[in-house]
Amino acid sequence: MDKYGYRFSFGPWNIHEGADPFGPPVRPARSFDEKLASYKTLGFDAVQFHDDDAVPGLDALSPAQIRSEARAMRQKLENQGLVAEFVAPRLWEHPITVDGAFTSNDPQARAYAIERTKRTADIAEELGTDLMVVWLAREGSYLRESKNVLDATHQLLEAINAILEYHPRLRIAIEPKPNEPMDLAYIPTMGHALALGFQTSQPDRVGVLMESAHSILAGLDPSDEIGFALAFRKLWGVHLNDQNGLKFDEDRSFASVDLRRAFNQVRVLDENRYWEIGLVGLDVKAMRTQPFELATKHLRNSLHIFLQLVEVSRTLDRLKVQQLIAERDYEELDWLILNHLMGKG
Ligand code: GLO
Ligand code: MG
Repeated sequence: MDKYGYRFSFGPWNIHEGADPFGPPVRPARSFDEKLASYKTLGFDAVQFHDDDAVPGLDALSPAQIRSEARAMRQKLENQGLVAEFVAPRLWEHPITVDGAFTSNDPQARAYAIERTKRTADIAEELGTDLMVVWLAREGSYLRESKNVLDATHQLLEAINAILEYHPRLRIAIEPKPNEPMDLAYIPTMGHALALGFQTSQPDRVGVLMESAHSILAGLDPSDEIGFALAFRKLWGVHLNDQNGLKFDEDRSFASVDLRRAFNQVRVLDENRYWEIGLVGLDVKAMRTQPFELATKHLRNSLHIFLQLVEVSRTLDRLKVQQLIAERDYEELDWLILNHLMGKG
């Protein structure tokens, strides 16, 4: 924990080999244990998991075996002084989910997705976290006419209800994203995710996770997406990162593209005492050009910029801001913010 009370997390996929759709890995893989060993050194306290990060090959294991492997993983975490922040079902890689998981046109795929997510809930319980993050990767379409959006919406609701019923204490945070890997996703924004959650059988147990790049790809401002969820006490996680325009999901280091946009995310989080609500999660990738031994600097950069922006937010002259708002002198307010961001007053 830092001096402000924030705790930080990332997922092991944030240390990766640099493959992209046009080229192979450019860095050797680090083993899971090596990755785990770097958390504390980099200033992180918690690990975000996909179900198969915690229990590799879980589709071939029995529920009892899955639980026992998850318990072993928890021990590993404890040995490093780490905790699990959340577990997410990885529903987008199995051959059966090629056309979607909960919203596939194939009933067998839908059944698989729900069963797999129940195993994810088991893993979360064994790892000692009550939070599941659901990124609806393939719940959308490549071709609009190939699926029925009303059916898909009800299928998503039924799936979430089934998980809520299966596990009585689990909280589910939906992570919206407008596209990629699908052309168009069914739950593209915070508004969609919240609406879905409020419509479930147990709305108190469904919230959201906001990822900066996903909001930007939806043409929205991440700090407003954060604020909208906070207004309903539904922001249970964040994936801070950055994104340069409307292109593939870049997962750039936090604040590396637009410092002011990052400042506003930190400001809204900090003004609303987010450190008491959740962890500061990152979802960032090192650039493909980064050599192996230097490929964790994106994590260091993101964490430290976050902390520096907390300081920038707390030292903002709030009285002056209020005065300028009252005078409706927004040009002067703009000037004040820009200068403050540049370290000049
Ligand atoms: C991809 C998502 C992905 C999720 C992760 C946890 O665009 O951001 O990284 O956050 O799989 O569910
Ligand atoms: Mg994410």
